[in-house]
Amino acid sequence: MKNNNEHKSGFVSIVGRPNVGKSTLLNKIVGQKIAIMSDKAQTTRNKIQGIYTTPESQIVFIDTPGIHKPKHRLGDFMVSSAFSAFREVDVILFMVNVAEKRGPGDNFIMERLKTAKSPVFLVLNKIDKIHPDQLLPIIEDYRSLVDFAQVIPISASDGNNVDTLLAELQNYLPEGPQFYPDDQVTDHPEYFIVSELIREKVLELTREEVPHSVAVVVESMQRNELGKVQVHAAIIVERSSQKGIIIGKGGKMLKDIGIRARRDIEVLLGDKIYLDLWVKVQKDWRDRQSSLQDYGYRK
Ligand code: GDP
Ligand code: MG
Ligand code: K
Repeated sequence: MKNNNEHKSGFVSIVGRPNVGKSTLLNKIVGQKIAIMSDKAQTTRNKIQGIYTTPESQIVFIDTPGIHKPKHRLGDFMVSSAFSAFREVDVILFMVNVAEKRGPGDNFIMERLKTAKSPVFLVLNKIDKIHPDQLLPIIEDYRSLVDFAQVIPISASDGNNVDTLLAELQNYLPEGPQFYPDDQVTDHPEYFIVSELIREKVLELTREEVPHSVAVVVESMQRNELGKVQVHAAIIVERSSQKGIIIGKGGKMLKDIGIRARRDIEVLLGDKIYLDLWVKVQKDWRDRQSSLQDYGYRK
């Protein structure tokens, strides 16, 4: 038990050149494999990669725009969204592989880190691959280039010292609420954008018959065996009369919503999709939604 500390929460990004072990660390922390969409569906902006929740704190791991090279054109969509609030991270983890020499990739990232406003931890990964005596000179080398807030050697695959890293991260987090439910370990901005596109079609086609409070929740997005991204989404209304309007005669309205939404989503993701829509009546949805929206809750 902690004394009477306030709950802490914040955002952390992991940067480092390919193969240093970033995904391995995330999977270790989150405790399960995180399903990742195709590269095509990755955004240039803040993408949530994993969420670590304890009774005392919640750490949201996100991608840092500007450090990785931009990959996609979804960008504009995000500017006005809640994601802009995620831009400033509380801590940056700079991960290196101690079993390899510092290279141009490391140097490129370190140049950017010099101007970062957030504290930077040096995470020396793969310590299982070297003799302990080799560690100190490596640390000194990196430290001569950037002023790190913390230096933490780990083995992401063994899990060695990962608890120290998490404890140290917690020390750097501000007081704050739990942003996401306990059982949520990941999220993608794509979920939000896709839900907004579907909602737009609902409003377009039903005109004023269905109120703006209609919500769309993307329940899953997964690539199927045929290579299509399979999207399951629920359209949520508060009354069954509204459900009838959205489904339409013989299901025609829902079909039209689906056709239009699919067209836009395919353009947006640059990918073939299969869209499965259903309509759900949920009375208290609006209250729940407004309280969660403030924290960027998506799913
Ligand atoms: P990323 O590109 O930075 O996300 O790196 P990955 O997490 O994909 O890891 C690249 C490779 O390094 C994989 O084969 C991992 O199994 C391996 N790896 C990651 N962490 C460790 C570690 O602590 N020790 C060792 N020996 N291998 C590791
Ligand atoms: Mg990776
Ligand atoms: K990665």
